[in-house]
Amino acid sequence: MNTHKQMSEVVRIAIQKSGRLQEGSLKLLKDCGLNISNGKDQLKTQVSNFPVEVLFLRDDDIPQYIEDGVADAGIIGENVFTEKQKNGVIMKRLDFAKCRLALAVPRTTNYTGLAWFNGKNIATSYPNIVGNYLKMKNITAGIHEISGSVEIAPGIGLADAICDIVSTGSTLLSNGLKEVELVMQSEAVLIAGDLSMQKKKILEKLVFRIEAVQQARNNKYILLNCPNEAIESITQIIPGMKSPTILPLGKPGWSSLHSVVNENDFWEKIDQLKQLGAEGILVVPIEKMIK
Ligand code: PRT
Ligand code: ZN
Repeated sequence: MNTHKQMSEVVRIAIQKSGRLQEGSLKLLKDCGLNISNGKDQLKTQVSNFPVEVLFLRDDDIPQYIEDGVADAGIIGENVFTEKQKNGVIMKRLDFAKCRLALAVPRTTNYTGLAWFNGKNIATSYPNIVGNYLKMKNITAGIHEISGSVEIAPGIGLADAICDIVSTGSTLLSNGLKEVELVMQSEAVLIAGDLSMQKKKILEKLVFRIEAVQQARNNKYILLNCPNEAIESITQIIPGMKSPTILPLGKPGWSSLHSVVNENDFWEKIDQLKQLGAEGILVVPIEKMIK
């Protein structure tokens, strides 16, 4: 057995060279503790403290590179992964670059429902996704593939409607279009190709770290002072990971209570805590969280 070779296995992770996914991808890997020397003009960079090499590529090319085995894994939008129909699996949803792929029609259209699309022409950069969607819905429409500025297609008479990525909706609005059907939700995902056992293990280690980073991002550490009578009710509201830490205060009858609170229901819980007599509430970010 060639142990030396096994020791030196490195997982090549492709991320977007420039664009909307680049910053979030780099930040996530760095938050996972990977020491990446940031080289915007570089094609690839070695990570000094984890068996990973980062490749910087166009997002559209990443699925093909993974299928070919040039990259082992990659971070791309789920929309691109689904559209390219290459070999690979989603290892982890990454909770950033959230958007949706939607069908949109000119604002003045009297849109009556999906059947409206029968016999119409749809411009899109996502012909496979749109094709499958229409098939599933039993709609027969023409698909006109264009690679950019899809939103101008109806205005210049190239198509009756479009299917494109929407985030705030302002691009549709400023091009006189309205969103009528949701085709798919998307976010950045970590995908992987066929991997050796050792590479799989390395990637699983990274996924473990990603989960710790995600949990930390979704939670806050909370410290507060409360009268001892309120400890039980407060514990029910912010039970934390196992139970809160409770320390006596110098002032008799009072305690300091430390716990973890989820970002989503944070403000609601703060109101409840105040009503129960909590004072001096401090809320601080958590860097990593392992359950
Ligand atoms: O050069 P390269 O090929 O690498 O990059 P790219 O130009 O193909 O991709 P890029 O960087 O624009 O987007 C990369 C990924 O980000 C996409 O595949 C999506 O998964 C994700 N993402 C998230 C978005 C958006 N939000 C988004 N708003 N991608 C594009 N947009 C565009 C959309 O095309 C439309 O023109 O923004 C406009 C809509 O935005 P709103 O806010 O006006 O609705
Ligand atoms: Zn692209």
